[in-house]
Amino acid sequence: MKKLNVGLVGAGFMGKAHVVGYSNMPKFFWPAPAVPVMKTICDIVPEIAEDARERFGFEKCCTDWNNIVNDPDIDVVSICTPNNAHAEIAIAALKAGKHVICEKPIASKLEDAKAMADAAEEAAKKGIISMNAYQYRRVPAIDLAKKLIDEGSIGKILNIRCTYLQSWSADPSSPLSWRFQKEIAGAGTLGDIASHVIDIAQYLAGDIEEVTGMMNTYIKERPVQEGGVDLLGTVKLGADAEKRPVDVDDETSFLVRFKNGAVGSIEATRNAWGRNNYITVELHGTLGSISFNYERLNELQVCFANDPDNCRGFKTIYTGPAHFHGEVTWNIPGMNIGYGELKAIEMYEFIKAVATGEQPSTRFSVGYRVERVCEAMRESAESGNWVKVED
Ligand code: SOE
Repeated sequence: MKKLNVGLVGAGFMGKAHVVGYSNMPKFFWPAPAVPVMKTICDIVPEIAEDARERFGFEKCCTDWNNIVNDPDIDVVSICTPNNAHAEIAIAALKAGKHVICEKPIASKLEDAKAMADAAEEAAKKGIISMNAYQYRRVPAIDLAKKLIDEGSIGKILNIRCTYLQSWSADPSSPLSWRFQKEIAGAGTLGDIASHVIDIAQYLAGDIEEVTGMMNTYIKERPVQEGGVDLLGTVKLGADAEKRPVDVDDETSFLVRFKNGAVGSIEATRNAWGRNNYITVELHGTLGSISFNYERLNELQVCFANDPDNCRGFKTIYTGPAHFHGEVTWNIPGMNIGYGELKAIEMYEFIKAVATGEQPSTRFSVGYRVERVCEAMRESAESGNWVKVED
């Protein structure tokens, strides 16, 4: 069986998610397109790097990503760092002939996203793969929605309404991690979570053409946390802690118009008490409707106009062996998958792309388009106008 040596940069929450994906992928997808080998893990904090090496089963660890990019033994690179580091690492890795999977948003600045997409297209000429980790479009229920749409089962799409609501930053004593600093993150909810539903909306309904909306920051300063490690609201700091300003959005709300004439809305916040990973997508077409909620990710609700009047309504389809990748995960309906299996599905798509040389559906140019939608949203929030997405 072919093996691929993995170099992973950034040993935090997303680093763990990538390791879970790589390690479990061949357990589900067998024979695997290739087997990932945990070669080198990098984190700028030496103790975190060493701890992650031991915990995740890597052969080596380092504190400088150049060691990974310049290592001829490394085949694929996972980028799980804060957003402002993506471009430099990804471009260097692609130039060194490594296949790259990079966390979202693709970058913290539009010009970096463009440079990454250009570098990826250049590298693609030599068979190098790029991928952005927009994993939620790979939820089997979302893939089923895509199939139903493509088959025409709900007719012409009229409206798509998406939300991504979380609660982890609703408490003002949650510290000022890098996710609240524009210089590092580029944006708040817009890049961090709205980008996921922008990706899903474009996957299902096609390119967004123009947007109008607003962005709000509710908690204007937060307690400073030593080291700035992102703890996603699991730590609270006392009232006496030094505070510094938040310069990114807590909430984004937009109306969108698609190139194909459909309209819709996109809302995201990390300040919604009671909503945890509440990604919802509701589509209305001329022949039916589709509704999805990630907090019940094994379900898709569908309603068909052609059902008899006295039986028409939403019905729930439970995804399982009859659906995407269901035959290789748990093949009894109702056993269900979760975030860990989703990451394994994502790594299957990445490793399959590397093994076959065929770019995945979320290559860097797709992440760059999401970023251009975000840029139009930023401009609209400032001007109050409808803003066209750059083509
Ligand atoms: C924090 O909002 C976060 O970790 C995001 O950065 C991820 O993209 C999302 O999938 C889960 O929440």
